[in-house]
Amino acid sequence: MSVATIAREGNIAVVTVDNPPVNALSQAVRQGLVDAVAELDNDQDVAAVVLACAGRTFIAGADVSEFDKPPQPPHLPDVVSAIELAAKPWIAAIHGSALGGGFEVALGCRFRLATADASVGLPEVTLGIVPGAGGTVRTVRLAGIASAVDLVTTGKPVRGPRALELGLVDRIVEGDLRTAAIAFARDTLSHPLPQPLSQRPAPTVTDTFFTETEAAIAKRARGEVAPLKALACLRRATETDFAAAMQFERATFLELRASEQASALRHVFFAERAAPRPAALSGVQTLPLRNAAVVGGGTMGAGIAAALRDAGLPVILIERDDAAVARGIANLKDIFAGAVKRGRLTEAAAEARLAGVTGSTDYAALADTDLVIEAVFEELSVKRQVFEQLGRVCRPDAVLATNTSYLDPRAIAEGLPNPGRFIGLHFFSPANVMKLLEIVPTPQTGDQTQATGFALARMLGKVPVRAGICEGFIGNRILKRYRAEAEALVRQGVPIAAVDAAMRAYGFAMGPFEAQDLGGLDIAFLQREGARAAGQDVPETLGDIMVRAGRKGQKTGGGWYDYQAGDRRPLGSEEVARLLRPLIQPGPALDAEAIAAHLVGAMAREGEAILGQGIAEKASDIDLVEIHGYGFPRWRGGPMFQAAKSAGSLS
Ligand code: 3H9
Repeated sequence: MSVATIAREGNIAVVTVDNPPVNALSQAVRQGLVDAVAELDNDQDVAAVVLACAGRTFIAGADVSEFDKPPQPPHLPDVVSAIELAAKPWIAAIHGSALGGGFEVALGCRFRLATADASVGLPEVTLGIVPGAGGTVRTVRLAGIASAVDLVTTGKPVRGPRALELGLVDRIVEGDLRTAAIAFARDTLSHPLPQPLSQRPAPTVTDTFFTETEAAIAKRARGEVAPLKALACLRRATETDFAAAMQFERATFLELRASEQASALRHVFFAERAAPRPAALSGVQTLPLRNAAVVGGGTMGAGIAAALRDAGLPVILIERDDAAVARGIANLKDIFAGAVKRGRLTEAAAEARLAGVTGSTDYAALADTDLVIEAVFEELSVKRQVFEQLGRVCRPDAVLATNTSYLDPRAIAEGLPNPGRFIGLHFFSPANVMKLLEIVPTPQTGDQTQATGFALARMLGKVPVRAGICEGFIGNRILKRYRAEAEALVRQGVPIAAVDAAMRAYGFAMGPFEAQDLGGLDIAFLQREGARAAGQDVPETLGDIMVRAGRKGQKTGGGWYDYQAGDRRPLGSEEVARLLRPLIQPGPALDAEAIAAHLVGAMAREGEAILGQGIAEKASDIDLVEIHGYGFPRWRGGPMFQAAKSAGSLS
């Protein structure tokens, strides 16, 4: 079956691309489009052409799975050029997403129509590349430099109405898109046509604009190459003629396509798409998720409740007394107020979110709840009491989840009637922001319950990863190893600040010691103390020494570093140097790269052990955990990707 078919409605031709699932621009689609241009150019009865797509979306971009192979003709720039210079005007009819190469094809069309819920964008930088078929060169000509910089260097798509405001589309269509596009095409025939974008002048832009923008992008890119290269393409697009700018963009695209960063980002792209639908659960029916409840309104519980509300679920928040309910609701209010302040929510939307939360101290309110997530104090007896009550009041088919980080979910579920509906759902703080969700089934958890956990993740826009039961599951277990190795480096005489600087240079927002100062050293300390009290052999860590000296992090004015009141900048600490001096046995000097390689290598070795024990199913799941829960730079692909690359098992 052809991937690009032609239908005729009087003197208007409709070319329909049909290449499921997302109409990616495979070689066959590119060829189909070029052939359609040739056929319709030669058809005397056709006056204009509508380009539409079958299925859930317009063309979502180049076919990313082809990026590891040599480009095959016809090349996309030539396809876009053929459409743009066709004898008949082409009109793009956009529903779903017109992204990357898909938007570039639309830019080759003389007009772009879109439904209100459609989005358009150039997300190439998220794949470590730049647009490769005129996206930078034509967008500056269509919408000016500021919009082009936003679109191309962030990779964030914009929705229909905003795209109209920015001039990226010509009209938002209500009702049937195909019918409206055909009517629009007929109408254009009675007006002079706008010039093709390749023939329009590029805006004049000052040097200062580019220098300032470059500095801002370099700061947020933290080593990621593509956004700066994208800016360089935009600059070239304003400084040379169309053909030279196209050549520069294409050369940059091809160079980046073969880069390590692009290969890492493709790995993440496919890992993220595989994660929400594990093969083992394919075909398993999910349970209904019409409403939810959270037990515990602290930071974690309120964050989870906010995430559930953001997904549109009505939420009941259970606390032990009225004062705690009020505190929980106040926490939620703060979260939504913060979203209003950052421009993410309107006042009215924030009010509606809050109105959808019912606070209660009475578990009986949960009699008809589909999903309950427990987020109370990390203490086995407290959690067991919660589940004892839930077991009594909830429907037997309600999914009951614990958000424990360290406790054994099997112990929490002990004695629960119908334990097949019990599961661990490990959120990361702030739970309404962080994308990672570790899904932790017990041996008794049913498939339907697991599938419902994954469905919940999809509903909340989270990246779900199945984790087996061990201390810290996947993420916190690797974190523990990472911190221990960082301490080992300090014991060998590597300065604390050098470790942090190395990990920042690697692409983390913060190094391991700075991060502990921010979060507090005491939680992990109390855990170690708990384990010691229970008779486990837990050797003394440097962190223990800090906490015993009253240095719990920023909240106590000092941890691994000193802090001045009201200032979060870490300062080297005499006291820390004095406390640690007796423990330091100088080893070989390590530069920043060697430090980062050592620590990332340690993470990967822990990851290997985790895989070996079946705690994680795939190496790419571990990479997702690190990227979405622990700030591992996405463009490095994750520790397992790095290890495979070093071992030469990746090209
Ligand atoms: C580009 O265009 C470069 C050009 O400038 C230059 C060229 C010269 N390729 O996300 P979903 C698969 S760069 C191949 O779950 P949704 C995906 O793996 C590209 N496959 O759907 C999954 O497969 P499976 C710029 C792709 O409805 C299935 O489709 N474009 C591609 O939640 C469904 O995906 C982008 O970066 C692709 N481009 O969301 C857009 N895209 O079923 C990337 C998807 O086997 N795509 N697949 O697991 C998206 O953002 C989303 O897919 C979209 C739909 C929003 C379109």
